[in-house]
Amino acid sequence: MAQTQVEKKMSTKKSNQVLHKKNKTRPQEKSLPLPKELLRSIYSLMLKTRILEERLIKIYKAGEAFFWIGGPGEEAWGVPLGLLCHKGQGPEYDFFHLHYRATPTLVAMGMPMIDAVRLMMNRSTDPCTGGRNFSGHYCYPQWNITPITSPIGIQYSLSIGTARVQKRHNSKGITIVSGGDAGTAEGDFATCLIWASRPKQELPILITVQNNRWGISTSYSTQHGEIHIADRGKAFNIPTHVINGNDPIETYIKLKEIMTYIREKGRPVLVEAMVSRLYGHSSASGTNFIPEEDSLQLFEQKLLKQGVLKEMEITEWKEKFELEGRQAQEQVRQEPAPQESDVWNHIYANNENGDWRNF
Ligand SMILES: Cc1ncc(C[n+]2csc(CCOP(=O)(O)OP(=O)(O)O)c2C)c(N)n1
Ligand SMILES: [Mg+2]
Repeated sequence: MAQTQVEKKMSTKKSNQVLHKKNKTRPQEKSLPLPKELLRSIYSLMLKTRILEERLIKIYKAGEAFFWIGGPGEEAWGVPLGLLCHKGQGPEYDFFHLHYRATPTLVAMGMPMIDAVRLMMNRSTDPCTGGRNFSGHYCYPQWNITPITSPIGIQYSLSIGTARVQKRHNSKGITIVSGGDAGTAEGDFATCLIWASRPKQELPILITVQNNRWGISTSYSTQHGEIHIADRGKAFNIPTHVINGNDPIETYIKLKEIMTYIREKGRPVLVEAMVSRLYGHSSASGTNFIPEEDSLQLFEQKLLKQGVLKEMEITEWKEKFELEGRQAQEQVRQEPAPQESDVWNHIYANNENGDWRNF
């Protein structure tokens, strides 16, 4: 299969060239399923995301923010997705309709830590919402990241719009929509399956569900008669996959294959990724660490064992990301909150719906 841009960049690294020249392979690297530099990059982005989210939780616990929700436990899923996308603006690039646990994808796409901190601390400098939405509710028009919304599930029906535009333009971009397991109970999920799979009008859309087996405090086992959520796609003739979203290697390899298929065939695929929820639902449920399977720990152990990472490097990276997060918090403290007068910005200005006082 063709190399992605990330892989191409990494395979030209000097260390690899030297190994190739001497026709030597370090014994522990023989069985690596992905290039060493790519594995290191995936790990460092997962680590950066976790440290960022833990910084956001500290900010909440210190009383410097009102609410936290985010993606610890979804790093192994979200980082490969961010690395594999075609990033840009307009239908030629991939469109994202994500949910509120998408920090790993945004970090992998290049979001600076300070952006997430500005949103978390509701500062007017927040590029996504001007400090007016919850943490994790990102929006980057320049990367086709449509606004993440709090009403769960609605992104599934909205995503049809960008996929239809891409189909009409016969463009190279695909649409990617994500949500949680409980959100698939909303009619929007069925809407998405129906519109994505109409005969001869199939859409280039990657429909994903991150199954953490919880909808706030309601357990998956009490709500689902089907074996896998992905099985619902079969009724619509949509190819389906259930993957271990706690394994970044499996996720990267499968997503790469699936995204290539969607790009080439212009047809939908439904993927269910099994993930963890490591700090509970949100700050509303306490935000303490819950000992579920931790993809970061498992990946770290694997890479250490295979000689891809050294303990010293991990310590250095941790210090670097901790410092970046702490400095971001210190800077954002000095930045202004949104003003009362800004409240009518970015709405249907001068429209009859623009100002409730005119109703
Ligand atoms: C339409 C709607 N109904 C209810 C809620 C309240 N609510 C917020 S998150 C959530 C659970 C979502 O669970 P899931 O879709 O599995 O995503 P997860 O939080 O587990 O990632 C609910 C019911 C909401 N935000 N929107
Ligand atoms: Mg859930």
